[in-house]
Amino acid sequence: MRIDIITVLPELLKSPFDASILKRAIEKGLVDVHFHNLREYTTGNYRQVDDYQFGGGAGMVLMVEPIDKCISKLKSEREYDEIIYMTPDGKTLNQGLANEISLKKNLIILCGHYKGVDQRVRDMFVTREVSIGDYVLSGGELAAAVLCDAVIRLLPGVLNDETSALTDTFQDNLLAPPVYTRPASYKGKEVPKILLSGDFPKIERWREEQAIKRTKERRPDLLK
Ligand code: 6GU
Repeated sequence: MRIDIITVLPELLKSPFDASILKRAIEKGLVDVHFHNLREYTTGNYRQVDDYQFGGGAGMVLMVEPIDKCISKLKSEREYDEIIYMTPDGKTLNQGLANEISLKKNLIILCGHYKGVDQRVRDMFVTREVSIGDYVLSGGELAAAVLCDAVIRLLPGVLNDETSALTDTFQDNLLAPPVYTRPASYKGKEVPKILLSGDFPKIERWREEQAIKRTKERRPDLLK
């Protein structure tokens, strides 16, 4: 997979890709991530990327021309499966959407900022609009990092047995069961006996029961 991220704040976005699982995925060549600073696609002395909105009102809007220049350059170099715009009025990200996006080959992710982008960008280029939840962030950068993390960890070869996605919360629409590690007893709090029993079919059944119990208690909406 190749991901090209278009942003006015590349420095806000880079650090999550420089640690842990994402870093390892990049080093292994399983994903190729490129950052494009929108300011480098401006013309004129002021390197202007945004402007006041027509009709008046507070807040700046990212202009269509620099975004057009950047996207057109990328599209002249390769085919893209999706051009994703990060915006709070997009479709809310969930595990199903992350799974779907993880099957794509080349992605462009456009980060909004201020009041967002000129509507014509959305009409002309964007194939999908994604939000990460019902709250407002200062820009799409942190949301783009969240989307990339959720997607990249699903790519074949990124996770090993220790970090397997198969037992994640939300796989099969269930929350994950409780987990424990050493010591078996801590300040009078004991690890459930069954986990120490070595009876793996029984442990598997217990985990399934716990997952269902937890989902019923915390997220009954997932069971519908
Ligand atoms: Cl994708 N962008 C912004 N600015 N705020 C958000 C968001 C995106 N998703 C949730 N809140």
